Amino acid sequence: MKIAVILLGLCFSFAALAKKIEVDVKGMSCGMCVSAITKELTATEKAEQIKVNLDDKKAIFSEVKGKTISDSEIKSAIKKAGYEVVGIKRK
Ligand SMILES: [Cu+2]
Repeated sequence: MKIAVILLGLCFSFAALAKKIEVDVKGMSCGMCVSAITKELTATEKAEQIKVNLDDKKAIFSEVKGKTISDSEIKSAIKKAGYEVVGIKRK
């Protein structure tokens, strides 16, 4: 039982390392939007390698090692910036 828990923990940490999160954002239209979203995602201290793409209206980032960002944390960060999340994909 203990071993299973440890193995499960290992799997999760590997998954966390490789995980890319892709967020579809509604309402962005210029460079200011991009920096506002980047700023709020950075402020969560759970997102890194943040790339906000204006053409695709997407924010793509990785989780900071050892941290997990929930869908609701992502939504509230984007909302704080003044935008709305229309989809979240974790790869
Ligand atoms: Cu803008």
